[in-house]
Amino acid sequence: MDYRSIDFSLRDGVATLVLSRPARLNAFTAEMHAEIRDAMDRVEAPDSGARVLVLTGAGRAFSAGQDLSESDAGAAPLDVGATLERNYNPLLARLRALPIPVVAAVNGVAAGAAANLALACDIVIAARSASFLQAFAKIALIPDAGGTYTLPRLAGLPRAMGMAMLAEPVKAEDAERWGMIWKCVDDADFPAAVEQLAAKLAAGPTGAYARIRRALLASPDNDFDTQMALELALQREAGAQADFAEGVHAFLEKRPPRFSGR
Ligand code: LHQ
Repeated sequence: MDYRSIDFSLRDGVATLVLSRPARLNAFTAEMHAEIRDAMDRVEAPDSGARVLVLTGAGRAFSAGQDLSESDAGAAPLDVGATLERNYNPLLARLRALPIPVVAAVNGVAAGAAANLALACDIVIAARSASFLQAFAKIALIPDAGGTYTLPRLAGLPRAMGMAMLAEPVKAEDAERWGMIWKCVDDADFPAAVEQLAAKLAAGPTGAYARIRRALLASPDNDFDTQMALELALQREAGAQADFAEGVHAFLEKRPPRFSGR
């Protein structure tokens, strides 16, 4: 498939998906979603070699969320429910189940569904000039793309409520200070920081990363005993992987580990 709304590359274990409609601030269309599905198929292919997925945007924005000028018949209003059902909800579910880490490299404003897509990623790194905007209430909608799940868990209920109702941009450094994202870095350092982060994750223990994600995402909804049982089960699996043996050998031999991801 030829892409018109995204760019995709896969090199050295790093899959990079760039939302790329810069004239519309990379707003999501049905076409963009179809292309993302195709790229996700390539990432998920058993022999893809992908060990980290990086999502980012072309130009000055990460993405302005749903393209509000898009409609089925040109004039008919957007069918919000159908768009979520067909496009956003499956994408969020797919990213959450992906067996490799997902990084959101938020290069500029992330608004609406795109803000919540970014916040659903495992590691969110943002340029200092970036911002997160829960734009929904401005058009009389509610946060979607997982926002009502993610926001209170990341930021606490008072800030989630403020962001959702007031729809004011949250600067990257405030998002970092509030604990909503991993890190905010100066714009000049951002590309190198993203590259380094991606390279580190691509060379890491992929299977352990997938289990870390499962355990941490399950945690807020579990009681102590349930979480300890989950930890035990996942750690037992991790301990049976080749990468655990390699990690221990490397430590004892005082050398860096060479993780295969298995
Ligand atoms: C856009 C958009 C855009 C089209 C900028 N669409 N053109 C909703 C419905 C259905 C199902 C699923 O879920 C959703 C969830 C959602 O995502 S709802 C939220 C949708 N997004 C928004 O409401 C954000 C709208 N955009 C903005 O508020 C601003 O553009 C932000 C704050 C992102 C950036 O502001 P500026 O830096 O001042 O840029 P701009 O507003 O001048 O935008 C540049 C161009 O991009 C402009 O076009 P033009 O032809 O005038 O140069 C905008 O119209 C266009 N654009 N966002 N979502």
